[in-house]
Amino acid sequence: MGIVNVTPDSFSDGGRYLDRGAAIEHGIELAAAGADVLDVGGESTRPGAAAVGVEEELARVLPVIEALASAGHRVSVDTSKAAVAERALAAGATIVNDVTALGDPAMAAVCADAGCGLILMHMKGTPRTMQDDPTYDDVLVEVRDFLAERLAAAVAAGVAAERVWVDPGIGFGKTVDHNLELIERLGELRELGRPVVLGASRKAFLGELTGREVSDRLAASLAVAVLGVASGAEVLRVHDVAATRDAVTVALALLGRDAADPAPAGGRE
Ligand code: HH2
Repeated sequence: MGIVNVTPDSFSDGGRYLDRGAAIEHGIELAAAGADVLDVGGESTRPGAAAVGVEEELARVLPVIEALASAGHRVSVDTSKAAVAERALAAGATIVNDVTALGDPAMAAVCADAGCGLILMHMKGTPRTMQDDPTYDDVLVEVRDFLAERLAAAVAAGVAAERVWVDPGIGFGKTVDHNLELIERLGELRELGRPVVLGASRKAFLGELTGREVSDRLAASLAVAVLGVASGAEVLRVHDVAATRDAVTVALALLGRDAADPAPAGGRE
């Protein structure tokens, strides 16, 4: 998944693609570099980011989604608002990437009606509070149990289980050690029976480990991509698609595995 942030304040590329033309061009570049899915978002989830209203979020993402989907690209919408998801799906998105895992009570019905793919991500707390000293008894078990419960809730609301991907939410209410443990034990999330998404690209814990600024975390991100795939991730949400493709292609060859296509079956595609 290639990241297309149409925001003024995302942690690594805020403001770069707020202009819709620049965002569309960036999405097309990411697809040419090998992204299978373009993840278009209009609201930053970094700690302390300003909340965005439905109309503003729609104004940011809809033209970009329409352009990328009509050019034949598979598009996910990175939103936690059912009203935004509904319009994004009508505009051509086929996957909803919800970092609140159905926090909006209307979200499951929107996804069930559309028959779209759905990414359920774990977050402890809210973006405003999540990095205030998060604690867990066993981070992997807590994340897995949460995702199992959210998956069951989605299915109970009519979402087909085979359209759901799960994501441990690297950096969302986790210390450096929590993130490292989740990546190392990612394979245990496969017990949920759904493809596992890993989003670690350029994130703060990589800065804490290497001392590098956000613009200089490619090597660190590639280390996570390679070991994440070895641990069982099937989908990587990244900023640097071409480099990640190369690193993962070689890692998979060394592991003797083929790249899977975990796309949610059927639906609107
Ligand atoms: N991380 C971010 C946003 N959305 N979605 C999933 N499924 N998994 C993630 O790890 C994830 C996500 C945060 O990264 P980014 O979009 O680059 O920044 P921001 O939230 O500041 O826009």
